[in-house]
Amino acid sequence: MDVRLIGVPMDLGSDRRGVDMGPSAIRYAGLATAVETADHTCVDAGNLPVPGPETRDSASGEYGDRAKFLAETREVCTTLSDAVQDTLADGQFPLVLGGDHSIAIGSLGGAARDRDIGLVWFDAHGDYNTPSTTPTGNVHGMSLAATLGVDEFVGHDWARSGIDPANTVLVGVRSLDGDERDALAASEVTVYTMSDVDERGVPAVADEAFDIATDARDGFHVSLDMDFLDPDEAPGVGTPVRGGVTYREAHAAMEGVADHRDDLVSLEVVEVNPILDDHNRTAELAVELVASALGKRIL
Ligand code: HAR
Ligand code: MN
Ligand code: MN
Ligand code: MN
Repeated sequence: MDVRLIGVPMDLGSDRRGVDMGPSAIRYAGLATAVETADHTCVDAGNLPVPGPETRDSASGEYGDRAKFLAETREVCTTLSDAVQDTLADGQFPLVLGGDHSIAIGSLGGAARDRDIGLVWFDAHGDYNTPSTTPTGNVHGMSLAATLGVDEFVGHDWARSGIDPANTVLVGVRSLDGDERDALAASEVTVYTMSDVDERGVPAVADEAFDIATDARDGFHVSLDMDFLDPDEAPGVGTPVRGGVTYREAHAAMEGVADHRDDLVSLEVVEVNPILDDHNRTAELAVELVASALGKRIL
């Protein structure tokens, strides 16, 4: 494949500054070389422009501080959506580097434009809050709900990807807010919690996830939030939650992605926060996991 890197130094969707440096840290950790080691070509399209929070009003959007920087998130995600669509139209593979998880709205806007795709979302969190249920107002905790177009996001056409919730799977979940939990339970999204991982193991759970997502006609997108991993492995994330997957389990999940890469439309890795990291360990791990997802094999 011809892989095109698209950096999105976005931190407007999360309270902690630092994820805006994620794309730089991931590149510094050797992403382009790792992609080539997995037998692909790699072109770096650089970073998309993202306004700094100091220059904008967090209550700019329709829901004020119940969805902070929503107007700016819309700007960035609209640009990203076009960049992903252009990449696919040019026959290249979009690899999107975050940035906080709000950027998934843009990645999916492009990947699902004129395509019926499924979605596998690896995350400690559900990211299924809405402006009325969010405890923080942070859009990175609402991006899955936004892309699926639920509740207050009905009518926000810039955010809705058209992805069918029946082809959408969350894997690794261990932190849900009360109303978010109820909304997810009532939805058609399939949720594999860490308890499911405990009982059945990553390979079985992940393979079921890929089967559900690849039921969509035109393939699937993978969204990898680095807090999917246990904070012992990935300390450089904004909202760590104990009890995540191990180093080997994360690789097994990404090797599962590679086993389905004929159907893989696009990939993103998000929430790397170099300020909280231990000598770029989390960014280096992100690079390794991308290489596994794109087919790098030990033997
Ligand atoms: N559920 C919390 C909220 O809505 C925390 C969510 C987000 N953290 C993330 N996204 N890193 O996965 O604010
Ligand atoms: Mn997330
Ligand atoms: Mn998360
Ligand atoms: Mn399968």
